[in-house]
Amino acid sequence: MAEEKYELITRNLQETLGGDIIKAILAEGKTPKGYWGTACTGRPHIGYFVPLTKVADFLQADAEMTIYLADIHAFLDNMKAPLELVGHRTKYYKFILLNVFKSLGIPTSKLKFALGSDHQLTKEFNMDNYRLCATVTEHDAKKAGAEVVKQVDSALLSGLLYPGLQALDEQYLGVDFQFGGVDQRKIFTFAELYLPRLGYKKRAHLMNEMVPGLAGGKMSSSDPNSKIDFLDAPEVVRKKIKAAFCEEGNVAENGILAFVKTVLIPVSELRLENARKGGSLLEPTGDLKPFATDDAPEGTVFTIERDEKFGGSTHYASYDDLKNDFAEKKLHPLDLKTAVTNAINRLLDPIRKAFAEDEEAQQIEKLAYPVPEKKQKKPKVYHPPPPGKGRNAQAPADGAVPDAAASHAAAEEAKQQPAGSA
Ligand code: STL
Repeated sequence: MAEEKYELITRNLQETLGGDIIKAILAEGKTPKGYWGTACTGRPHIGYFVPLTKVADFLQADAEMTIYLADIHAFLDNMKAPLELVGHRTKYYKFILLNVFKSLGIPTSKLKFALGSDHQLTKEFNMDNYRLCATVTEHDAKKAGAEVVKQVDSALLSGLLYPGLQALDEQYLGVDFQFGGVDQRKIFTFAELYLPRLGYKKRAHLMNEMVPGLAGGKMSSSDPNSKIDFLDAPEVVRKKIKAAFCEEGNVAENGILAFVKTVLIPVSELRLENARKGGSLLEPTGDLKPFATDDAPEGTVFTIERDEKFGGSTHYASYDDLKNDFAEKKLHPLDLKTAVTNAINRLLDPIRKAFAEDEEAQQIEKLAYPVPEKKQKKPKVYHPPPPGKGRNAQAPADGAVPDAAASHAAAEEAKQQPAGSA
C-alpha cells in the first residue's frame, strides 16, 4: 500500500529529491502534505494542465495538496505583476485553476488554496526572512534564482529575496514536499540546504520535466503564439494548433506530442482508471471519457480519427506507440493536430462555459488584465524650417534626401511580421 502510493506520487517525474522523506511518512501510515506554487504574473495558459494533471496523482495517493498562489512573488520578480493588479490576478488564477480541476474531474474538496500574503506578512515570517538574510550569501541567492527570476541588467534586490521566501514557504505551509518544474531545481536545493540551518526540516522536492510550448520552445506567457489561453474560443485553439511547429517524423521539438504525452494521455489514463474503480476516483463534474472513440479497443488512451480512405482511425494504448508511428511517418501532423485540437476543446469547454456564466469572474478578469491604454499621440507642433530648408526650399543638387519618417515606419511594419509564421 505504501509502496503503491509512493509509486503514484513519483511516477512520470523527471527527478525526485528526498524521496525517503515521503517513504517514511507513508510507512508510518500518515498522509504526506505537499504543495505546488505559481506566481500570478501573466495569464495562465494551458501549459498549466501539465502540473495540474500530476496533482491528480498526488490526490489519488491520498496526499494533502495545497495550491499556492504566490502573490508577493509575482511582484518581486521584476514587478511582472504590478502590486495594484496582483490581488485581481490571484482571484482570476483561483477561478481558472478551480475550473481546470473541475474539467479534469479532480475532486476540489481535497485541495487547499493559499496565498503568499496569508503568511508572508506576519511578524514570524519576516523575522525568519531576516534570519535567512543573515545566513545566505549573496552569491547563493543569486545562483538559486538564476533560472526562475528574470535576469536583467541593474537587477533589483527583490530578485535576491525570491529564493529565500520560497524556501520559507515550505515551512509556513507546513508541507513535507514541494512540487514544481525542473526549472525550480536550484531553488529546491537551496531550500534543502538552508531550511535546516534555521532549525527547520528539509523537505522533499518533486520535479516535472519541462514541456515545450506548442510553438516548440518553453511555453511562455509573453509569447502569444506559443500559448493557448484557457478562455480561447474553439476557433482560436484550432488556429493556434494549426500554426504550431509539428514537423512530419520529428518527435524531438514537438510541442503537440509533448502535450499528448504529459496531459492528454495521463488524463485518459485517469479516466480509464476511474471507470475501472466504478467512478470513485473522479467527480462527475465534467466529461469523463478518455480521448478515445466509443468503438476503440479496451485500454485505448488516444484515438486518431481518420477517414477510411486515409487508412481509417488508429487507436493507441500508450504514448510510445503513438510517438513511434509519428517518427515512422505513419501518423501525419495534420491528423495529430486535428485530434489534439478536439481534445483540448473538450477540456476547455467547461472552463469557457463557467466563465461565460459567471459575471463576477468576468469583472475580475477585466480588472486583472486591463487593456493597456493606447499611447497618446503627441500633438503636432509646427516648427518652421530654417531658411533655405524645408519642402518649399530648392532641392539640393545631389537629389533625393531619404524620408526618415517613412523608412522608419516601413522598418517598424517589417518587425510586426511574426517570425516563422508559415
Ligand atoms: C512563475 C512560473 C512558474 C512557477 C513559479 C513562478 C513559482 C513560484 C513560486 C513562488 C513561491 C513558492 C512556490 C512557487 O513558494 O512556473 O513565474
